[in-house]
Parts: sequence; C-alpha cells; structure tokens
Amino acid sequence: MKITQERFVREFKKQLAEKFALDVKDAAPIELYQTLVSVVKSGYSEIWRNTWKSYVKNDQKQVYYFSIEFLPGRLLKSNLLNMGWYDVVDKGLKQMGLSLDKISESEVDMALGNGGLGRLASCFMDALASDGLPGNGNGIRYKYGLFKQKFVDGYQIELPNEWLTDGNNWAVARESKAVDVLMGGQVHLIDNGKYLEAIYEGADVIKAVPYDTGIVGYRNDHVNTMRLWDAQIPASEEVKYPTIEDRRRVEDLTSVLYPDDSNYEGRILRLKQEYFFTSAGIQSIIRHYKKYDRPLNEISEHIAIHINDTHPAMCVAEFMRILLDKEHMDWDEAWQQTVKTMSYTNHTIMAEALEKWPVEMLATVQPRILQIIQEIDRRYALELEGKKDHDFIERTRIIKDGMVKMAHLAIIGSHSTNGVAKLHTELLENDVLRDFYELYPERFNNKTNGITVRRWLQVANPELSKTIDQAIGTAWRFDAKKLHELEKHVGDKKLLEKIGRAKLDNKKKLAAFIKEDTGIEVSPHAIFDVQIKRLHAYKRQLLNLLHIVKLYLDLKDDPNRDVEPRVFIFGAKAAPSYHYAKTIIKCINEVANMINNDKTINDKLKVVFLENYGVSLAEKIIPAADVGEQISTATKEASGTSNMKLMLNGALTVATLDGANIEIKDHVGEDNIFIFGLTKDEVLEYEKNHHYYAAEYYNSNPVIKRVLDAFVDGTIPNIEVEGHEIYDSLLRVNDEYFVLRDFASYVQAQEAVSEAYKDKQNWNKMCLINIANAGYFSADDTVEKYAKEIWDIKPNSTEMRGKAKDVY
Ligand code: GPU
Repeated sequence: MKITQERFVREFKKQLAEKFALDVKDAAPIELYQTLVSVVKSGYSEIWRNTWKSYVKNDQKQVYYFSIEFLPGRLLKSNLLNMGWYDVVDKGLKQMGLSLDKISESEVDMALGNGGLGRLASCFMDALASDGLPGNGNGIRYKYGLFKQKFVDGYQIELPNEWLTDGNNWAVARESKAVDVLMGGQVHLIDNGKYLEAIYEGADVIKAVPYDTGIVGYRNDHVNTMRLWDAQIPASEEVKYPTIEDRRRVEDLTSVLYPDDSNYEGRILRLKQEYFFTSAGIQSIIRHYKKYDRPLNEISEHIAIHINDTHPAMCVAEFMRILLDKEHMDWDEAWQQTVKTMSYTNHTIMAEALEKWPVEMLATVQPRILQIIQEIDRRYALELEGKKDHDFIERTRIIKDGMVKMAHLAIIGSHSTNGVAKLHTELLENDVLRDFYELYPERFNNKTNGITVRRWLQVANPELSKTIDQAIGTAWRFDAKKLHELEKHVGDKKLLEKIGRAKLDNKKKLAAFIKEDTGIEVSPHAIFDVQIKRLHAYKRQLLNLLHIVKLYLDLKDDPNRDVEPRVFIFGAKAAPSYHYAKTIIKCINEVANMINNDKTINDKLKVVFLENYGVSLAEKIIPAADVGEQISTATKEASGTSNMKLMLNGALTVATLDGANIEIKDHVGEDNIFIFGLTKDEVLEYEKNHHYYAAEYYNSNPVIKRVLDAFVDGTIPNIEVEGHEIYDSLLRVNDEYFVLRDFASYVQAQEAVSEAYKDKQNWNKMCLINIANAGYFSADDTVEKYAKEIWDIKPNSTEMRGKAKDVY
C-alpha cells in the first residue's frame, strides 16, 4: 500500500472509529497503539500473502530456522522503518497531536528468549526478510515471556511476564494449520508385510496451533513468517481431560520459557517443549511439501532446516520418523535426505550448557523418537567399526552411559556445524569437537554472528543516524558495510563534533530515564560505562565491580583526586536458580547504594543497576554508551552481540580477546579498542596444568587485598553473607574465571580509557572508527553467508538492498 500522510491519518481515524468507536482525543494509549498496529498490518498483509505465493510459484527452496527462543522486542517502529512508513506515520501522528514514541511505549516487549541466542534468532529473522530470502522461523509461543525483574533490598525478585494480557496484536492464529503432536505412551513396531508399522498406545495427543507473525523486510516488498506454536487440547480428546488440572497439564506445555541462559536444566517439561515445537514444525513442513506432489527423496533440494543450538536437535529424529513411519521410505534414503536437510549452530563450549538427556526421560516423552535415536547411534558406531578405535567411537556416539548427547545427534544428523565467531569455531574444531572435526572436516564452518543495523542504529539512534546521513548519504541504510565510508572523514572536525553532540543528547535522555526510574542523578558529562548482558560468572560482572570498588576506595583516600567522572551502568538478569549470579546482583546493588549516597566523593562516581534489562531497555542504553564492557574470560563467550551493538553506536570497547571481540579488534585496530587480560592460550594452559593460585594475587597485590577485604570487613554495608560468598569464591574455590589474574591488567585498560576521554576530539575519532567498522557485523551479511554456504537458498526479491528508492 502506498502511503501518504493524509491517507495514513484518514485510515488511522477510520480504524480507531471502527475498532473502538472513539475519536483520537478520547482514545487511551493502548487503544491508539492497537489501532496503529492494525493500520500497519493492513499495510503489509497483501505483501505477506504475495511473498508466500511467490515461493510456491517459483518452487523456491526455503529455510526453516528452528529456535526455542525468539527475542524480537517491540515490533512497531521496526516494522514502520522496514515498510518505509516511519516518517510519514511520525508526521501523521504529530498532525493528530499524538507521538509515535509515546504510542510505541504501549507495546509490551515480545520477550520469548533469555539473551544472546534468542536475540540472534530475531536479528536473523529481520535479516532474512531484508535480504529477500525465503526464511521462516519456527518456535514456541510461550504464554509467559522471560520473567520481569525487580530489586527489593538489592535482591532480584522475579515476577511473571504476562505479555499476552492485551492480546498480541501482530500474530495471526491459524487454527486450520494445526497439527497433532503425540507424546508419551508406548510404541510397538509391527511388520505388516510391506513395512514396519509404528503402533502408538496410550499416547497423549496434543494439538499444536500456529501463530504466525509477519517479518517485514527492509523496503523490498518482502514479508516472511515467524511461526510460533501453542499447545491445546484437541476437541476429540477433551473427555480425557475432565478437570482444570488435567487441562492445565497440556496447556502448561507452552506456558513458560525456561529462564536459563547458557545453562542446561534437565527437566522433563523442557524436553517436552523441545519435542513439541520440533514435531509440530517438521510435520507442517512435510505436509506442505507434499501438497505439490513432489518426490520425497528430493526434499533436501527444496527445504533446509536449521537447528539453532541443540534444543531442536530432535528435528533429526522427527524428520526420520515421518519419512520412515508415514512415508515408508527406507532407512538409507531417509537418512541421506535428513543429513542433507539439517544444519546446526553451536553457541557455547561450556560443559554446563551442553544438553544431555537421560534415556528414560526420552522414553517417557516420545518412545519412537528414542528408538530412532538408538538406531542412528547403532548405525553410527557400526559404520565406524574398524575405521576408528574403540575409544573414539565411545567418545563420539550419541548415547553413552544412559544419556543422549544432543550435540552429537545434531552433528551426526546434519551436513553443517558452525560456530558463531572465529575463535569459537577454532575451539570447536581443535578442542571441544575435535573428534567430529577429524571425522567430518567438511561439515565444519564459521559464521560470525551479526546484528540488524536497522533496529540497533536506525530505530534506536535517530540522532546518530542523521549525522551519518549528512556525512556519507543514506546508502548505508541499505548496505551497512557502506558505513565504512565514514573512515574517509576521520579528519572532519565538524563531523566529530556532531558525533559527540548526538552522543551527549542520547546521554541526556538516558540520564532523564535513570532519574525517573531509579531516582539517581547522573551527569551526562561523565563517562557512561555500560555492561549489559545476562548475569553469569564467566561474563565477569564481578571484575567490573571490583574495579568500581577500587575507584571508590581511591576517592575515599583523596576526594580531590583528578579523575574523569564515570557512571557505571548495569543491566542483567540472573536465572532464578543461579545463586551465585544473584549474589553478585545483590553486591552490585549495595555497592551502588554506598557510592551513590556518599557525598564526600563529589559525584565523581555513580553506579546504576537498571531493573528488567531486555531489548527495549537496551535500545535506550546503547545509544548513550561511551564505553562497552566485554570482559568475559577468554574462551568462554562464544561470540557476544552486545559488543557489536555498542560499537555501532560509537561506544569504545574494553575487551578481552574473546569471542567476536577479536574480530572487532581486527577491524578497528588496536588503537581504537582497550584490550586486556589473559589470551585463549594462557587460559587453556592454566586450565590444563592447574597451576593458578588466586590467593597469590590477593597476598601479593595490596589493591586486590584491600578491595576484597571491603566485601567482608563491613566497608560495603548489607552484604554480610554475600560478601563472604564472593570472597570465598575467589580465594577458597580458586576463582574459576581468573578474575584476580586479570584484575591488574583490567585496571590498566580502564586507566587508559580515562586518559583517552580527556581528549574529546580524539575520542570522537575513535568512536567514528568503531561506527565505520561495525557494518562488518551486519546480520544481513551473516545471513547471506548462511544462505550461500549452508542452506543453498536464493533471494526471490528483485528489489534488493541498495536498490530501493531513497526517500530520506
Ligand atoms: N548463548 Br548455549 C545464549 O544466549 N544462550 C545459550 O543458551 C547459549 C549461548 C549465547 C552466547 O553465550 C553468546 O556468546 C552468543 O553471542 C549468542 O549465544 C549468540 O550466538
């Protein structure tokens, strides 16, 4: 639909009257929001339909991205931007006396993910559509999103996130596309003379109903689908569930998102969720494929299925189940199609995150799937017999000691395994998955993560976006690599000043938000130093905190010390069962209280821990950041993606040589990033030879001693228990993540930051170089590589990036 301001205003008023029987002046924010969503949806619904039709018409190969998490955040502004409607709607709303910013605040974040993994899936959805690629999401429509975080006395409290109370206005429920998922019971195989027939007894039948959300491509008349499944009771089964509790047992399947990030919890409901969305997705894909009478032994030429981490690894077995049991294909042919169809991304090397399910649990969830996995495992071992030694086979097989290793299933059952940053892939190949790399070298590849520059710069930071337009034109909005042209302007003092001014404006906005949200007053002229990510020991928020305590103690010694004022800003949720992470939250909050209320340090230091970190809060913080903290212990952070978002917004990074930080350093150069800490080789060496003694650092470094003592001697109030826990974790349990080992080097890097900030012009120059190089981390390019090198899919849109008409 072509849009003009008048047409939009007319349409908006009409729909508001139809939907709510209201005039603009009488409507509440939520009513205005819902009306706007309707108008926007009617603006892309025809394109949505046409996109799907063109896939079918051209018999185009499609990818289905299976992910147990999607973290889209708010969709309103991003859809407006991608449709090319943003400015017209903004002006039209103003004409009616309304504000897009305010209306947008009524949208509840779609928070169906924990952190990086889920957000990556959503950046990829946006990129697939914007690349004009045939790509669909497949996941779970949780009734409750990631918990809402509150602080009470400095402790994290979790509240339910009922994001569906006002209905989700973007999704369309498609009852007619529902499928039945079988769970539990028993299965018998009977030879009926023609094939082995799987007879299910006593299984629960669960109706999976898809909710489809349109994913609008950037100005290319292309709308893809993210399909999320809801669990319901089929009409035919209602009598089996007479009580409310019985019904709840089924409906609870899709109630809650497990709040664990990079940590595996072996609960049966989680395994059921995994099978539920995997089975529903695979069934609907194959059903659709069959509609057009194409031969099933060619399915891998038409369909690619991506397994995002191991949660959907049962895709391998479910695909086999349908081909074998429903389509009566023989094993070898089915297996060949399965391996060619599937591909897998690994997101961590940390042992606690690698899924292993007890065989008995799988037997209760889906006995047929267990049988198929056992058969895959048996054939795998058989095939390697005589080729590899016994130990190799035992190490790599899928089922070992009564446990099913999901990563092994995903690797053996797919044609591609990728890591998410160069270092991470290298560690997979040479360390964690060394055996598999030896066995299938051709299956391994790297795809460094990426982010959507549209949400993280165009939508989140209009001030900087305009400044960039003025310097290099608007082509970067279509192809983020063109941001690199900014580098030609490093000598342009006016531009550097403008970049500084855009940052200051954003900092003022964030300062106002901080004041409103927490009551804390911060100066926009201080350095805004940001660490935003899940709370995890390996991400080392604690290292940041120790440094803050050091700065505070220095100021107590000498309040007139000449220091660059800093505001340390945290955003982080801890998994509710992750005790240590919650201890760190409490300590950060108490240190914040102590520092923010101490008048003697002349406001040179402030600490702000914002509640309920998520996508929308990130959009407020990131544009205002001067410094981004990426300080995980080397080898532990697979990639990181907030590092990319922060650099894109002109924050300078303090970083270890971990994950994608290394690639950031390679692009911006050593002079434009603050690197510190142990390298991968040093960490691996320590871990191998066990010769790290944290206490030595405490005993020999008086600064460390003083800082740690502050946690147990009452200097920091209200952490009698927590302070000791931190102290013990570093000194008694020997500091698993080398916090003390890296402390001195971190302090040095932070001193370099303060020193650099004194020269504003040079600082802004460094910012510019970071912005200019962030285009290398555009998800559009990452996804293009997946499309070419893994999925073998092609764009269908002729109006591609860089070709749409420039209207800015
Ligand atoms: N990641 Br495994 C998660 O967010 N959750 C997980 O359960 C696992 C990994 C993250 C990695 O920690 C992060 O380094 C990476 O950038 C992100 O996945 C996307 O690949």
